[in-house]
Amino acid sequence: MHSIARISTLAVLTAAALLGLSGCGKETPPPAPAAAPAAPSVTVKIGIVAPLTGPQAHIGKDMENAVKLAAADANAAKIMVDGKQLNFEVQAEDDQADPKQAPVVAQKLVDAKVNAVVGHFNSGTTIPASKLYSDAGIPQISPSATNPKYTDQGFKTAFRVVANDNQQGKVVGEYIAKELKVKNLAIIDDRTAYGQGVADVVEKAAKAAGATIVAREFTTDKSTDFKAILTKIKGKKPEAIFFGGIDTQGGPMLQQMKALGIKAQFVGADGIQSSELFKLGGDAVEGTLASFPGLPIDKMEAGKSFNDKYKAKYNQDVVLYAPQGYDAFNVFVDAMKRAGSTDAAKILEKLPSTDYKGITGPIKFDEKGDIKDGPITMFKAVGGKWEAVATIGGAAPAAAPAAAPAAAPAAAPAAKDAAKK
Ligand code: ABU
Repeated sequence: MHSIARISTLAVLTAAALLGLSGCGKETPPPAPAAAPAAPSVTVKIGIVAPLTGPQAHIGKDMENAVKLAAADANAAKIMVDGKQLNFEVQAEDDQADPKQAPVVAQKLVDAKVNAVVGHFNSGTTIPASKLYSDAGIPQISPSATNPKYTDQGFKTAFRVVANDNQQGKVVGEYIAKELKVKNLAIIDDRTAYGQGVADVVEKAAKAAGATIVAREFTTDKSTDFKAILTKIKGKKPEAIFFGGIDTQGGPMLQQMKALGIKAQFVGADGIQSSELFKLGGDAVEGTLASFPGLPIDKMEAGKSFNDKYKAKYNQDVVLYAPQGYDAFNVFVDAMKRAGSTDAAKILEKLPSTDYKGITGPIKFDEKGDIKDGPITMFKAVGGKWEAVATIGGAAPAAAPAAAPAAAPAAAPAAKDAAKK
């Protein structure tokens, strides 16, 4: 009886358990699967340095905006490197376009242990800052600094994604002498590393192509009154005036030329080829010529869609170097992916073998860190806008694949890695 009672109790308990599991006959949903553990992440700090205050702030903010847009896009893409999701943080610093302030803010980025730096905007700030990044082993890509000295110093950390002023100045000098057939040229520069440097190259190229330099004057990147030098130049009757400097001087200079009745063709380089020049110079800008070391935005690989995206976010068109700032950031991301690491030293190992299709076009570097085959475009101001009139140089367009397979990322040839210096 005792064992029969035990068997009965067991049967009751088993039945009760079965009933319990089936909810007394009612269906209950299966338990929700446990949430997948979040991928481990790593914070990647990217510095961006440009003039964020002062007269050139419109150009610096344009670059800062682009880098922040690139970081937001990269974070949205949930990029994985070495099993970790990259979480990009941007540290923006203001060098005020001042060569003395540049090393101060560069040191801040070194102390913050940034993984890489986009910047600076000006050649005059990029060059002194590059020594600090080099000493700290931090990779630097300037979207805009065009003075050749930046990459002539032999720093393996220094790169740029635009052609330099040996190329830009030669194109402009030859354009003035050969295309415009100018015999008498006056030159003004702003005594910055960029302005004076590009003016020197323009002078040399224009002379070599047959022009005579009838006046060489200079101002500063803080000046607003150019009437004295323009009056001197007027007396020399030049057919054209080249200005090596930034739009903040170019705009008022054009207005003062008009007020003085100077009819000479005004020519500048990338420092004035901004959307802002039309605001700064008003209708005196009409007919101005300016070069830019890159393609017109509507001819860039993804220039139009970039400008649309930029405008949607910032409620304005690109001012000057935003596309190059966006690409500079993504060249670093590309190097991190190929390196399988976010370490500055590992990024540096991969930068020389960059073969990246940016929104501005193909980006590869030569042994100094300059872009290979960077084009130069000449623009004319027509009806309040820049119109491209000629593009010189640039990489040949890639041949279309015969069977049009899905685009595969170009493999980086191992032999090119760490080829820089
Ligand atoms: N490249 C024109 C403006 C920036 C600079 O090189 O100073």
